[in-house]
Amino acid sequence: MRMLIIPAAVSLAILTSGCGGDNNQDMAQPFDLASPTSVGADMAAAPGADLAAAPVDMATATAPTTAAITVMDNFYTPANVTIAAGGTVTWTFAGANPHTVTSGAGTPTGMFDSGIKSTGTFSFTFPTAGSVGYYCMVHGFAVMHGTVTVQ
Ligand SMILES: [Cu+2]
Repeated sequence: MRMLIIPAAVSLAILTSGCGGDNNQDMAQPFDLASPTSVGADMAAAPGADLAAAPVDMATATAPTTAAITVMDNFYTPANVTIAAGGTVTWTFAGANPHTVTSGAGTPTGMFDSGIKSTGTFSFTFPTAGSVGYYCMVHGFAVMHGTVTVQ
């Protein structure tokens, strides 16, 4: 039994010293992991720059000067749009049945009225800021209506 233990201890000592040497060399390499300081700098700069820039773009964003609405059978899509003051909204009649685009919320305000149409387009330019409702006189406000928000 001792004859087996001693050689094993010797071989363990050799392996241990060998591993110790390898470990020392490996321990020197982790300095490469310390150099990723530059990577850390990049990661810190990129997100900060992107997040700072995006809100600026949002703040300077302005409403579009045009908007398009499709008049379908018994609904407008999109029903609600936002445009800049002086902008123009164009409704395109694409349903099989006739409809109107009339300012108001059940009672015509007289601001605009497309008349009864089933094809073609109707456009109106909104000169001042505000919220303008419109609806279909054929099917009624409860069935077909939308809002143009002018900024
Ligand atoms: Cu209608």
